[in-house]
Amino acid sequence: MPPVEGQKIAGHRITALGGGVGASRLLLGLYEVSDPAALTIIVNTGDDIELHGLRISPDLDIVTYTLAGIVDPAKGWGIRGETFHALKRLAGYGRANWFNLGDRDLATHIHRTALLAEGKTLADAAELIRSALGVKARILPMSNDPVPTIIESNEGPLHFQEYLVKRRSEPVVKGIRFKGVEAAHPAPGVLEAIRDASRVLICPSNPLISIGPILAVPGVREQLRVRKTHVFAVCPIVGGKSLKGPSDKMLTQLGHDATALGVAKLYADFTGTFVIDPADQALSAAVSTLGMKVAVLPTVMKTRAQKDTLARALLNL
Ligand code: FO1
Repeated sequence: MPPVEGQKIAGHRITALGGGVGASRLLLGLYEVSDPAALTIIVNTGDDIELHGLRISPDLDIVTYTLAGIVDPAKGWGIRGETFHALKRLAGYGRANWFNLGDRDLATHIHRTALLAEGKTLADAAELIRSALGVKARILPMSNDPVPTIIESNEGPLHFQEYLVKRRSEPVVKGIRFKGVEAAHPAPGVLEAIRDASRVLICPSNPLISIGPILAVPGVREQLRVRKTHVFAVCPIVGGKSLKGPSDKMLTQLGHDATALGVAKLYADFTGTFVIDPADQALSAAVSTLGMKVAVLPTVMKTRAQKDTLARALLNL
């Protein structure tokens, strides 16, 4: 019997893979409707960047702040009610200010950087930050090794944040690489979390630069393939448009279809069930021919109720 509205869904061990803002909407729903202590989130760290001598991990912070209930709800990143006095002073010293680091957010980056300098790993830092902020789910970086996402563009190679934030996704994308990924190791617990989960969820994040880096860490894609029947992927493209960010533009520029079918092709080797929005129902048959089951569920999550409804539906599939 499906549980009644408001009741937690018990009995699942969920492992979710995701990036930042798009993933966080679904993660908040999962956190609400299931046991947060049975939820493990494997987060992209390809977006990580060093600025002003600080190690910044945007996707880890977005996920952590969202589940802690302190994220800026309008932007989906940073901290609610943030001020930017330190950044203005840094700009006064002639430092770059294109990446908007708020005063409270800076405390996280100072803390993380200090922990790393004291010999802790990125995973140790993520664990200490999430527990200090009262988040009950386990949040793992995909790797403790730096694997920066580099966008090969018509303007030359750009760090992903330079492409996205400084250049507002305007350069034409010619290729994507994850620098150093061949020698990177999954963070402790990543492969085990995929192996031991009753359900693995691929969040509706950018398949190329949010999910792509996680899949590129040696061993991750192979472990997902082993668990294929338990892997559910939520499509981040609805009606040919990204739910968030430049996924559609990037897919097109790299020669993929910017449709649910285009994303399904990228995930077919390790996904058992591909979740599409009712707007893309007409693509169901084509997705099935790739060897996946198709589930049609409303995937557009603007309100809290929509996030919880999708999370519940995914766990009840
Ligand atoms: N996104 C922006 O569009 N502009 C910013 O200035 C910016 C600053 C920023 C600071 C901390 C942080 O954790 C995230 C921040 N983001 C900003 C979001 C981030 O660039 C991306 O949304 C993610 O990396 C993609 O998941």
